Amino acid sequence: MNHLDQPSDISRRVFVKGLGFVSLSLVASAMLGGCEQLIKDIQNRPVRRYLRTGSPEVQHTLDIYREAVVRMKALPAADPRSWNAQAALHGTVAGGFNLCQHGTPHFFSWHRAYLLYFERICQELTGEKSFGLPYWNWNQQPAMHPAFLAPGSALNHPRSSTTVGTNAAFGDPSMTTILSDTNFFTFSSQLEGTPHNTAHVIVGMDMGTGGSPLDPIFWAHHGMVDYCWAKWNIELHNDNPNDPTWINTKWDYFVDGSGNPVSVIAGITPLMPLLSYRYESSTVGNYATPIDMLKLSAQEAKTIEARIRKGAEVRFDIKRRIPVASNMPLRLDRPVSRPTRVATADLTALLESDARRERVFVNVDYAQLPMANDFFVRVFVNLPEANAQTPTSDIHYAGSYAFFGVHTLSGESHHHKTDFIVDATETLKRLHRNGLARTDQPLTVQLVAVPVAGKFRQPEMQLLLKNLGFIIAPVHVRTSPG
Ligand SMILES: [Cu+2]
Repeated sequence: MNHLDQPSDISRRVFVKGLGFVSLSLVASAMLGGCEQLIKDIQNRPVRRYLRTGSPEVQHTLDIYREAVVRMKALPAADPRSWNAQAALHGTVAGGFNLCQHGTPHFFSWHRAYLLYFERICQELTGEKSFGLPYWNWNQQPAMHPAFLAPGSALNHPRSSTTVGTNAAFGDPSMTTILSDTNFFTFSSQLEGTPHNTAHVIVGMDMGTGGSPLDPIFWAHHGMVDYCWAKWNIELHNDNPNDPTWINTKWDYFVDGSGNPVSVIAGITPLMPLLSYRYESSTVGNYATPIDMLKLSAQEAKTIEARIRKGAEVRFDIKRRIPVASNMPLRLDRPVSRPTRVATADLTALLESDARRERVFVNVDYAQLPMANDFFVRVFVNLPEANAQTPTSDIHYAGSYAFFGVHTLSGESHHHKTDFIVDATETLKRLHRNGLARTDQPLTVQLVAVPVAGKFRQPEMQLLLKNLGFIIAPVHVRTSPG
């Protein structure tokens, strides 16, 4: 099924018109006779299952996955489908990142393409054409599925932790806030910086590095990231950018199940969960399953496809930027507390903004990745005494983020995520309601680094904070209802 492999000279015009041939409207028309094989492929596309115990389907999927890993590891190193070659597309343990997209608007799209072709390789090598990568929903199941822990199994791998535990990044408040962000750019940035990066550093060892795909859990972790995007886009009716630059971004280095190079444009990736695989839905935060993706009628699928193909003019507009600190050296083990020196009008704008119309983010930007990343950072508002013991249930807690990858002396091969946003809208409202944030007093922001494993490997490590501030951003109103 190669209908997603577009010719490399594709233009936006071709994209808009050219995708017509994979239209799901074919699903309906084919029932009256049409492009039978393609339609069959779409209807029977692989199911990506929600990892849980007690399901024979999940167990079967895991058996195939394990076999695929064994076979990929047995391929010669020169084969682009080999386990190490696939991981090296992303990066290496010692050398950092290679081709993967982090901290860019292609975090979702690049990893979606990466997973799809990896899945195709698994299908081809095992002969199981209906195999779909299972996903680890850490919001519902903090511990990895036991299949990834079985001694001697190809799915096992050295790790610092096999559960995300009770870390707030994966909890319902965090995931609900992130999934309720209707703007593609801020949704992507938060999902990446918070649960995505935090799982990488908690699982640790290879998973904390550019070589993370060497750990078989990587693919199930990114399956969840991909499911969150699909859920946000398909189930929750939010839109991706229709900007030609985003759509026409192209990657030529993925290979299909036979090892032949394919060319993928970012603009096709939103259609992949409708055409190339489908998710078994599951709950994330307060979002249960508004649509059962496995039971879409042809008509429903057609409507969804039309909306997704249309996308929206998504921009990240900053209405107001309120700087708090800049160019400040930090010591990892010392919490930082900074007061804002802002005009009353700015404070009023922050505290009394209409949450339906705008969001307030704390924006933290560092000069570079840290030398070690065995920690995450909690953000508090108006709690100068906040420290690593302050619970995330505290009324002043806003959110957290983590660094994926470390600063390598060999230099950085490409852009890494060193800037983070945490949605502080609800925290500010709550504090204001409770008299804990007032327009006649300066607001303070705290950054508290918390080690993932009890203590820091390098407590004296210095970090250079480039900028810390608040951003007020208008809520993007979607242009395509339904
Ligand atoms: Cu990742």
